[in-house]
Amino acid sequence: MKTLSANKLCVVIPAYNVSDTIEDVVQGALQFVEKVWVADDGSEDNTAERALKAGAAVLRLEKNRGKGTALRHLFERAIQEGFDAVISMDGDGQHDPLDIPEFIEAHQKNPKAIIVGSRMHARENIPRARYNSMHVARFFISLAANQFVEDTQCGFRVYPLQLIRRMCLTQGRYVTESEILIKAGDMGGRIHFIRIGAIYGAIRSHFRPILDVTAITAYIISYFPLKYLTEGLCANRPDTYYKGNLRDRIAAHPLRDAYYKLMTVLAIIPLTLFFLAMFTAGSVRMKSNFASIRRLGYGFYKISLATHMLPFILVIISCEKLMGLFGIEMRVIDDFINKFYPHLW
Ligand SMILES: Nc1nc2c(ncn2[C@@H]2O[C@H](COP(=O)(O)OP(=O)(O)O)[C@@H](O)[C@H]2O)c(=O)[nH]1
Ligand SMILES: [Mg+2]
Repeated sequence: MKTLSANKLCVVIPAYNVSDTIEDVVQGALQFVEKVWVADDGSEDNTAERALKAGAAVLRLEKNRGKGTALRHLFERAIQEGFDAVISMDGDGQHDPLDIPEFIEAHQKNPKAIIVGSRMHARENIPRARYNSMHVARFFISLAANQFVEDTQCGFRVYPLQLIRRMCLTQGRYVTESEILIKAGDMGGRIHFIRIGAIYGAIRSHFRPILDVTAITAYIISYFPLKYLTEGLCANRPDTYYKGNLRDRIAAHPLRDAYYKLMTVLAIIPLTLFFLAMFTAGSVRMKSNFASIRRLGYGFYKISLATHMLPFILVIISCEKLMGLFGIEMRVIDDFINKFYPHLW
């Protein structure tokens, strides 16, 4: 079983307070790979001890800094140990280790690509609010990554470490995984997906719906101005990311990063109009600018519309919640999102 991959692969698991499930996940993964690394940053239960008992190597981080930081430490360790790629999994039982061989197979076929597990086909198993936020995130992350990414929020993935080394990771918590997809795609990397089961049920999550969705949205929005400025000014340049670019330099200071995000979120509607004007004027003067958008063949209009609809999402969700207090169930948001955040690729 363990000779499935010619490349050197290990499994990495960010784990926080998952003592009930970590043993099964580690033992399951060890059926298919030689080495499993678990990063535990300050769990209050005995996650680390149980992971060790199950046969994992454990990276203990003193202070709780979130899933993204744990992942970044795991990447570093895997690079130090000479692995070519890592398979990341959640430690709470949401990912079935029996899917690992399929990830390894997909990785062998495309060793340079990121392979992401996708649960979007199993809509009925995903909480409705979570599915809707995944749908909207998918629209914008696919735009930034210059390709369709079916499920942008699943943590069951294969990361080629060569690709990871070519990017500077600046975000934490649940934003890191979106940051990786955007940067990988926007520097010309490929992102493939394989379908996996969506396991939700009674599993407890540390994901804070409002705060973490806001953090992910703010980063995605803040990525676009510099990308589109580059694309608008440089002909035939759809892939704009390189390590240490201006966006990375802004993110090097957390306060500056937060301020920049706030500014771009506030300016996103006028900025979209500015880029729309540039796109339209550019089509007269320079047909090869905004290469990633032109390739889509939809003009800038659907993107501009989708951006303008973002505030309405908040309004509709608030109305739905309010009506819910009076016992009236509304489901307007699902159709709204389907209409304005279409699959353009
Ligand atoms: N090391 C570490 N792992 C975390 C942290 N937060 C979440 N995780 C792990 O990341 C995985 C996914 O987190 P979870 O809260 O279940 O998010 P969800 O599945 O997206 O709702 C699980 O294995 C968690 O234990 C954290 O602060 N530190
Ligand atoms: Mg989970």
